[in-house]
Amino acid sequence: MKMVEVAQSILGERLHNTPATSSVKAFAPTNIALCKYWGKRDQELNLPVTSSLSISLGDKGATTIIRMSSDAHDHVSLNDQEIDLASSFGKRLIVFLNLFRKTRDKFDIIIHANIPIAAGLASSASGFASLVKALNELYQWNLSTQELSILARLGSGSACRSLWDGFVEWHAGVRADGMDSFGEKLQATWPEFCVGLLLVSEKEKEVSSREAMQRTIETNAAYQRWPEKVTKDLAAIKLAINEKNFELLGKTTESNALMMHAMMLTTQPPIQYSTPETLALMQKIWRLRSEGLPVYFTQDAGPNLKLLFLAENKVVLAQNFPGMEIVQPG
Ligand code: 2P0
Repeated sequence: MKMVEVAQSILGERLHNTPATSSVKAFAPTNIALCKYWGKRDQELNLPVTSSLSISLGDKGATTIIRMSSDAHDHVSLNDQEIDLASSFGKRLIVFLNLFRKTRDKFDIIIHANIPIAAGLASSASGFASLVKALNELYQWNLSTQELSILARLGSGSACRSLWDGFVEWHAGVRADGMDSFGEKLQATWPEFCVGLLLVSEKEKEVSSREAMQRTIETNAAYQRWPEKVTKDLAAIKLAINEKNFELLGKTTESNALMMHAMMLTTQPPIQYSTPETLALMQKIWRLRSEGLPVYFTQDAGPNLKLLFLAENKVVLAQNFPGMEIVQPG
C-alpha cells in the first residue's frame, strides 16, 4: 500500500476540507527510545520490524506554526533557517505535505525546536508530530490521536511516539497497510524518572538513521537476533516501569542501545556514531555505577548520550557531568 492510500483511507472526505485562513500552532515533545526502533518491514510506510518504547521529554520538542502561503510557493524554516526544498530532507517534506492538500494549496511553515537538531537528540520525531497536529488544526480534521500517530509515522517512524507525554509504546503491527502500527501511551507514570542530555557534538550526522538501519538489515546476519532481543527487552522494560524497578529498566535500556550500536559496527561498511568522547563518557558512567551510583545510558543515531537516573541522584550527577541538561518528564 502506498502513503497516499493510507492518507486517503484515514482522511476520506476530509481531504476536501477548506483550510483556515489564519495561522495555527502545535507542539509535540521529542521522545527518547528506551527500547529502540531499528529496521523497517516497509520503507515507504515506515513500518518497523519490531515494536519499540520511548519516554517523551515534556516541554522539550518542536512547535510548528502553519498558514496558507500568499505567494503560491511553499516556505519552510527550521529554527529561523530556510529549508532547501530541493534537498533530500526538503523533498521528503514536500512528498509528505502533498498527501494532505490540493495542488494549489501552498504553506508557510515555521518550526522551532528547543533541542539540538540532527545530532541524534531531536531526531525528526517532534517535527513531524507537531506538523501533523498543526495540519489537523489547519484543516479541521478532528482526527483521533491514534490516527495522527499513523500519519506522523509516514513522515518519520519515531514521530508516531511523539503524540503523547510519558511512556509510549509503538506497536509494530502486522498489517501491510500499517493501520495497526501506531503509538499507545502507557498508563504508568514515574515522577522521579530523569533523563540527562549529554551533548558531545551538534554536528549533523554523516549517515542518516534511515540509511543506517537499512544497511544493518541488508549486510548484517546478526540482525536476525534483534527481534528476539527486542521482545525480551520490551517485556522487561514494561515490567520495570510498572514495578518502578530502576535497575531493571536501566540495564535493559543500556543493553538494548549497545546491541543496536554493535550491529552497526559489524555492518558493511561499518557505521560508528560514537566518538572518543562518547566512549570516555560510557567508561565514566560504568565506573560511577561500579561505585554504587545507579546511572545508565542510552544512545541513538549520534554521538550524544542520554543518562537515566532517579531524581534523588540529580545533584551528584550534575556535579559529575557539568553542562548536562536534566529533564524530569513525569
Ligand atoms: C528510535 N531511532 O527508536 C531509533 C533509535 C534512532 C535510533 O527512530 O527513517 O528518524 O524517519 O523512520 O524515526 C530515528 O529514526 O527514522 C530513530 P525514519 P527515524 O528512536
